[in-house]
Amino acid sequence: MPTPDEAIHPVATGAAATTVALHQQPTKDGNELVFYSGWFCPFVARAWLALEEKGVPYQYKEVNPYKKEPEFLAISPKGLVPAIKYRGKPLHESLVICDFLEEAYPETPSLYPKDPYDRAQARLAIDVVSKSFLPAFFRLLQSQEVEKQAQALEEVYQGLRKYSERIQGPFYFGDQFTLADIVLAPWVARLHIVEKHRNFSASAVGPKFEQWVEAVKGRESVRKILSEERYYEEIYGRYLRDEAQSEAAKATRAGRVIP
Ligand SMILES: N[C@@H](CCC(=O)N[C@@H](CS)C(=O)NCC(=O)O)C(=O)O
Repeated sequence: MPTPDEAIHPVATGAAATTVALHQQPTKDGNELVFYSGWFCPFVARAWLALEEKGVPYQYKEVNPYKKEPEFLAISPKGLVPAIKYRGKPLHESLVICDFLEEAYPETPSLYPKDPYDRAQARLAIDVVSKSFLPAFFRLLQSQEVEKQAQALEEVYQGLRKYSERIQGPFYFGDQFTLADIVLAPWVARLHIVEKHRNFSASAVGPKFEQWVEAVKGRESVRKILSEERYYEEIYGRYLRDEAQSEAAKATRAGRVIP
């Protein structure tokens, strides 16, 4: 039986549609790279931002990951986007893909700061986003009782405040846009959902975070991969009513770690 999540607008719209149109052809440089994407997915957005920031040639393929089609399961074992095929070899997981791109294309702009200590700090920032912010964000979306929403909101703030401690401004490491930014940037375009429905306020996190949000919104790569607002709302409605059947939604409901 199809899950409600399968009902997604089938293609990217707005600025993202223009970006997709520029990446329809197979790459020609011998480093075949196919990007299996879902225009709506924040985890996809991380890998997409990495590709755009590095200027790596890629061929864009839209996948509906909720259909779990056998051809896609052969590329991504849990049937999750993003995934890539590099010279015919499959790879999945947004952060693994970003790190792979960093190493496979060393001649392109780096996604990490130069200093080893800063690189370690970037990894700690990524850890805070993965372990503190994200699980709380899903709980905030899916919680139906007011007290649980208030608790999740506090946890979202805690995660974002921890993340903000080391923001140099405008980006995490000053002028350089790194993986420390990319890992959280996709949720900037989704904060208005929790602002509207769950009392979230960026100012409650603090001024450094607010300035970072504005800088991220203005980043060209971020603007290039955004679809039209109304198509996201349909998807997030299912989370807000706790009807979503995605792997992340099911894990959140069951109190498990999100896959
Ligand atoms: N940990 C994964 C999460 C990817 C993920 O959850 N992708 C969602 C779309 S945003 C998906 O493919 N969902 C399909 C499903 O849940 O069945 C990553 O970072 O790549």
